[in-house]
Amino acid sequence: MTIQSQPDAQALQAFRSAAETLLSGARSVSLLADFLADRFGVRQQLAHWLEAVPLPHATLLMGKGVLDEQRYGFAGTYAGEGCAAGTRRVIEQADVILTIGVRFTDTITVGFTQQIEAAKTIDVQPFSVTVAGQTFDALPMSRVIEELQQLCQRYAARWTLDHCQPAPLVTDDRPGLTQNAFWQAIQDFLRPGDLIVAEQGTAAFGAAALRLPSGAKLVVQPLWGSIGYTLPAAFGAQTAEPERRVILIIGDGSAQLTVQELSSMMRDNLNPLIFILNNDGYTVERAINGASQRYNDIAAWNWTQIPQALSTACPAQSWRVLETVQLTEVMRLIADARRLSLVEVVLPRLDMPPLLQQVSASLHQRNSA
Ligand SMILES: Cc1ncc(C[n+]2csc(CCOP(=O)(O)OP(=O)(O)O)c2C)c(N)n1
Ligand SMILES: [Mg+2]
Repeated sequence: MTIQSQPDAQALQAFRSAAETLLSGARSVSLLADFLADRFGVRQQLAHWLEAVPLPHATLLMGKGVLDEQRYGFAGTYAGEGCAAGTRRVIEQADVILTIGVRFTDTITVGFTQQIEAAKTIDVQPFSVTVAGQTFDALPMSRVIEELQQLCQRYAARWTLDHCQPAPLVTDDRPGLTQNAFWQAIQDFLRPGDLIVAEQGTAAFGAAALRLPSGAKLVVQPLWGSIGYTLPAAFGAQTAEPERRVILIIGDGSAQLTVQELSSMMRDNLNPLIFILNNDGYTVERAINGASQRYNDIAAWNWTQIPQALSTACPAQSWRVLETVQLTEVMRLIADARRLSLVEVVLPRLDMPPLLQQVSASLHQRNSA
């Protein structure tokens, strides 16, 4: 999809010269992209740009997958204070920062801790661009990107490429199946082109640390965070793209809100791979407030029996795993499954992926201030 509209010639000229002033004087330039770049159809354009001009680049969690995470220069998922020091450095400390379709939102910036100085930023939005604080309207995103790519090609020889590898996943030596072990197994399980849908909860925060294979896409919704969204979203995604491998990762609390859509998926003979993170309730809420309060508890379900209750001719297969070796063995079995596969992953109640630990610490600090 490309959004077409006529650019204002004068605004275009004024923007070009403002951008040129900034870029021609820079010694380093970084690029940060987010979900609006995907929604406004400039994904391919960004890929060509980064091929022509190597720049250190990152996305926010909501835009994860809009850039090829296997490309040289990919620095990880940017989250302000919540991301690796190297990711922060290459994005924030460049002389000029190009932000493309970015919306800084509360949780995924660990409470707006991003340090993106307006004076050195070129901020490209769907229908306008702001260069060092000066806004130029009526300029569509794809047209602005065309100009920026040309300017970058002209001046890139002057820039140094401050490179950093994305931080590896955190490992731990605790026994049993932990969040860290689960995400490492998911990382190893992913393939190019996968469509991963991760629910608001430990799922989305854990997905932030993945390094996606080329062509993989991640669907998350931390901006509005309406839990239960991802189960029917996975149904919609696979209806739209039946040949793509759809992997849904959803918390037990969220799944209880919209679980009946499993029945529609089975009716349509869809084959999503569904991981239900059973950590005995609302862990992401426990992280914020009332770790042991009853309002964060949910009723315990026999997850592996749910598909049978929701389909008279149940085509699904289900497993419950409590150990990492069981999880990896089940992953091997379902990697190319042609029917709905549901894996209940039993995890510790208060176990959280690293980004959620940071968000939680930051919220506690503010709530007690
Ligand atoms: C519709 C809706 N109801 C309630 C909430 C508040 N809320 C946000 S996350 C969450 C708990 C999610 O729990 P779960 O899906 O089990 O995830 P995890 O335990 O992995 O964090 C709740 C209740 C919300 N965001 N949206
Ligand atoms: Mg849960």
